[in-house]
Amino acid sequence: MKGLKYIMLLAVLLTVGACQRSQEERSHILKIYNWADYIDEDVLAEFPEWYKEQTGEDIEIIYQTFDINEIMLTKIERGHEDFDVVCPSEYIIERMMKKGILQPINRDFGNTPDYIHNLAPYIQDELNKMGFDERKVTDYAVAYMWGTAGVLYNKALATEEEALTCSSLWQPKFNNTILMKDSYRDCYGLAIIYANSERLRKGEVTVEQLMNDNSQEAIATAEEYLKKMKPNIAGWEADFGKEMMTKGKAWLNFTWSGDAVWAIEEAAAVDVELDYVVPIEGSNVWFDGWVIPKYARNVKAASYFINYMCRPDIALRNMDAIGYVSAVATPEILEEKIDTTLENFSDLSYFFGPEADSVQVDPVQYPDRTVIERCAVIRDFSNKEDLEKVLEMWSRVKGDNLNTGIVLIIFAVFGGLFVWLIISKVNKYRCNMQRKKGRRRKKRK
Ligand code: N2P
Repeated sequence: MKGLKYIMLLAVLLTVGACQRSQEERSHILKIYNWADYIDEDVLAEFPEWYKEQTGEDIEIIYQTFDINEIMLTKIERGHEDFDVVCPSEYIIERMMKKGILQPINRDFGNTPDYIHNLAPYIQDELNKMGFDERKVTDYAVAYMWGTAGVLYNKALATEEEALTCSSLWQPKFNNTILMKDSYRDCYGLAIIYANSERLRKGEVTVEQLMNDNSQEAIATAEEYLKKMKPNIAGWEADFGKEMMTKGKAWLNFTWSGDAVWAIEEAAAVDVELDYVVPIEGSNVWFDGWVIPKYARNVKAASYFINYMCRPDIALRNMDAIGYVSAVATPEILEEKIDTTLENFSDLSYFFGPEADSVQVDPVQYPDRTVIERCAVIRDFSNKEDLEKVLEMWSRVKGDNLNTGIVLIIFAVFGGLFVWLIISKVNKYRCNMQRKKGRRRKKRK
């Protein structure tokens, strides 16, 4: 009996030891979950060295990517995945806060400067507008990149005037030539804005009200308009649209500004001319930010990583690598982004401060104040039931790609194959039987 007790005690001690060891190991691992193509790989690779310099501690990075906000959220909210730092979009940050699955970000970095102060006040204010109780969103999320949703177009196949109005996306001229971002919130907003463009023009309703309306009526309208657009849709893309556009395989792509910047540059190298505009009727301005889920197991390294991302030189390198625009707004970034060969001057005072009210900066990356004024921020749909109704609508829109004719053809082909298989099996069986009978007869003779 005593022996058994010792064995049990030893087993407990070994298990506790293993757990402690794995916790100790885990404190040297940082698990990051980010959008695909959303960081400079060298910046990522250099983090362990910087972290060691700042804290004296070793760290190893485990890095995974996603393409769709909701897929990321499903992994995080179950708590099966203990990512330390994740990069959702604003409406998902709002939902994560509502669900209580985020923890506040500790900004005590010892002797290391707090680079989070470099974020544009404009973005901080926009994030804090999502506050719904005494918690401030900026205590839980640090903005990373931001931009607009708009139309990337091939200049040889569509004019700027066409790209500038979302009504074009429904025109028969663009039959089977449009790539749509596989993001229900962006597409929902677009459809509802187009459906109400007359009311918008008359000032009866705002872009913000429309994009965030999840009434039964609004959902039905979005469904009707998205279905009407389907003959024009050549594909729903999570991340491949920019490449298809570069190769001239689609005419228009409803996408995010950063993907557009990447595509415009790549296309120019192969003599394809692309451009990007935000529809005149309005669209959405979005923000992605770093958050620390409540299941994180290396909160210290996570907060240092977030701080590192806000260092202006790091922000610039990330921007150059991916085409998107950092939420960091320091004078050196503005200086770096000024391009005196550009014809247009933009008012970027809302982002860089009053001295940037007329600057020559790429308008796709940094939209002029007038563009921002016709955009609004997407909010999380208020409750679970309403969200489910929107998601059901979305899967009906995406799922009925196969019309009844095609379904009938598929059934006919598979049905035919099945009947043919049965008939040939029966024939084979008959032949075998006849052969056997023949052999028996021969033997008897
Ligand atoms: C980059 C994805 C950017 C996300 N591949 C924009 N919200």
